[in-house]
Parts: sequence; structure tokens; C-alpha cells
Amino acid sequence: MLEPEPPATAVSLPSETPPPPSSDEDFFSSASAASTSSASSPLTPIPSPQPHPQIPISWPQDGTLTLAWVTNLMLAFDWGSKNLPPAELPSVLPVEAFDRLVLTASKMLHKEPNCVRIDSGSGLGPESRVVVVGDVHGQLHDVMFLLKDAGFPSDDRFFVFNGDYVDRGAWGLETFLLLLAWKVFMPSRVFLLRGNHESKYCTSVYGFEKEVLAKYTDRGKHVYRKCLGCFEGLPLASIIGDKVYTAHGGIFRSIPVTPAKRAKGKKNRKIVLNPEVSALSLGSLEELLKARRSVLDPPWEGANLIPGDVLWSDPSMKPGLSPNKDRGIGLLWGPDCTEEFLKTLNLKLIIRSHEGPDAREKRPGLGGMDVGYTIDHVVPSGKLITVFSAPDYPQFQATEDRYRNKGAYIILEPPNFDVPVFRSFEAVTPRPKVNPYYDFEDVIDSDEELDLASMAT
Ligand SMILES: [Mn+2]
Repeated sequence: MLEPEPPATAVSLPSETPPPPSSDEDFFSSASAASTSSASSPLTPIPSPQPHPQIPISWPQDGTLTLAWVTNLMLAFDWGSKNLPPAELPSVLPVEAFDRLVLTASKMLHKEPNCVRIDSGSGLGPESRVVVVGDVHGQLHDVMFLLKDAGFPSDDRFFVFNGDYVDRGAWGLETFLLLLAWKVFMPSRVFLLRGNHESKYCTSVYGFEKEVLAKYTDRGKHVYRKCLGCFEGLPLASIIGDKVYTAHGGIFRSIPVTPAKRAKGKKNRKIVLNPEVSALSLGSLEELLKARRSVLDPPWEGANLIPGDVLWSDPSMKPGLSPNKDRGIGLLWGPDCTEEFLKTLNLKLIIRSHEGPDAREKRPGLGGMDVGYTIDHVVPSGKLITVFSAPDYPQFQATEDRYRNKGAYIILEPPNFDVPVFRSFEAVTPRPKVNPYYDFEDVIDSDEELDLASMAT
């Protein structure tokens, strides 16, 4: 299937257009435009000589990643995305190196608590900045632009990614592995939280599973399985500088100590979101820390509801806490709940992600995602913010349906790390022309609904 989008691409340009910069120049030189203007200048390639990536990539002999190794991995993925068919990815990253990277990262991630804390005890100081990133959805070139634009992770630059690394975009695997490499290289500076798309259910519907099978062919099932195992290890939330809570979806409910037994009939799997709706109340940090996050798909019923809440919930302008009926999992929460959460935990900000321009189109009362972020609730104790970091999302969409949204990321600065600085950016163009890994015309328009029939099987 051809991608129905008109911009010139790396492989077929109008004859009067000068050739695009070579892959490495595109990434390291020309993708440096100001964050609010066009994200690249393909007509004026800067002829600075960049090294070609060293491929195939092998795991370092002593098992220690270096900046040079991570840089070469980025260069190699970028180059490969522009010069090789998808099935040639193993010639860039052989499965042996993939295995070592994912195994090393998984071990680190599994050890992290459900809610990671970034504070003075973990190196946050008067020179530090914390960059918070929202959904990236396999948009490799935009992620690399973001990293360069914000400045790569360093002793003074922390990164918290709010999840949804894969699905929709065509380079979910490269994007996820790139972020894993940064995690392994700087484990105390890079934090990767789980998104709802880091699950078996979402990746089987929205492209990532097919992408992995196309790229690693006969080893594809193995690679996909290892990725799912790694997803299970991802922590759920972060607290930055004791003042900012971040998570993919948002806040979460309190779970009664002895949940009522229900839904005994196994055949008729209808959703029992919570029959005691009036009893819904906000969960505590202790409950979040105790939740069992190692699940392929966060459950929407039963006693282990906190992971599903954290990954799938959405804010609302209507007061109160209620089941998120549109999504079939998670919660909707109002400004009063934002206030209660912030006040109880002595926080100033909630930064969540999870809603792109398509989702926001259907949420009256909440802002559109045109510039990559919205301020959803303003309450006495602070604010609730949504940040979405995938510009021109989704990448595969009929031209007339495109949102042409900017992406954004947030910088938190000293001394208190509680005042958000927003940076919006446009999509990198041109991007390599590829086929989607899901049927974007047939698959439901947003990720709002859990298809329970497919989950039950
Ligand atoms: Mn999401």
C-alpha cells in the first residue's frame, strides 16, 4: 500500500529539487532549526563530513556502553531508515546485539520502583534540567530531532519519557531501542515510563508487532517477545523534584483491601469497570508503589487496576472520578481530583500524555493538540498539563485528514523544577517513504477503545 502523502521523500524527489542531505547530515547538521520553525532545511545541505555508521553493530566486549556507541546506534538507525529496506535491519543491529541491549535494559527497568523519584538524592541539582517527553509513536526522526534540540542526556540533563514509544509510526523498534540504549548508557539520567501502547494488545493492533516481524523476519517472533518482556518492566510514573508527577495517562484509584469477587462467568466477558462507582476515590502513593506492573496487558477488571488507570486515564472538565467508558479502561478525572491529588502529595504539576490531536478532536471542553501541549486544569495547588511529542501525527493518514500538529516537550528548570517551559517543534521533513504496518483506514481512529473481543482471546 502506498502512503498517500505528497511531501518529497528521500527516495523520490521532484527533478528540480536538490538532493536531500545524506542521512547523517540530516540528523547531525541540518535538523537543528529553531524549535518553533521548520524542523529541517533540506534545500541547503551543510556539507560537513559526518562519519558513516559502523555496522553491523556489536555489543561492547566489556558490556559497557559509551557515548560513541550510542551515537553510532542513532546514526546507524537513521542511515538504515533511509538506505535499507526494513528487512535489512538485522544487518545494522544483528539479533545478538539486540538481545544484549534488551536484556541489559530489562534488568535495569525491572529493578526500578513503579514510581521513580528524581530528586537531590538521585543527582538533581542547581545546574540540572529535566526534559519531559510525551508520546513519540515510532517517529524516529522526530525523536532524534527532539534529543538534539533539547540537548542529549548528560549529567545535568535528565529525561523522563512518558511512554508510547511504539505503534502507528514506522520506526517503533528503532525508536524504542534507541531510548533503551540511552537508558543503559545513563541509567540515572534517562527514565522510560510505560505507555498504554507498551502492551501486547496495542502492539498487535497498531503496527508494532507487524513492524518487528517485517524487520527481523525469521527471528521476528523472538524479537517481539523480548520487547514485550521489556515493556512489562517499564515503571509507571515519576516524581520530579518532589513537585511534579508524570505518567502516561494520569492518576489512579484507591483499591479496596478486599475487592469483591465478581465476574465468575468466564464466557460472558463484559466489562465490570466498578459497580461501586460512588465508591471511587483517589489512590495513594503507597498503593501505586505496591501495584503489580509486570503484566502484558494492564487488566480493566479485578484487583490490579492501578496500572490500567495510570496508563489509560484521561482528564475531564467534569468534576469527580468516573470510569473511562470511551476507552473501556482507566478513569476520567475532574479538576477537583487534580486539586486533591496535588494537595495530598504536596505537588505543583501533573504532566501526562496519551492524547494526540485525533483524540482531542473528540473531547469538547479540552484544548486541541496543535502545539503539542495543553494546560487542562488550573487549580489552587497547581496545574495539569498534557504533552504530546509526535508532530504531524499520525504519520500515516490520508492527506486531507492530517492534523499537522506540532509536537512539544517540557523543560523543568532549577531551583524548584515546578515551572514548565514548553518547546514546540515541527516534524522533520522529508522523512523516508515507507509503508505502514497497520491498516490506518480500517483501524479505529484513535486508541481510545479497548477491543474486548480481541483481548478475550
Ligand atoms: Mn497513549
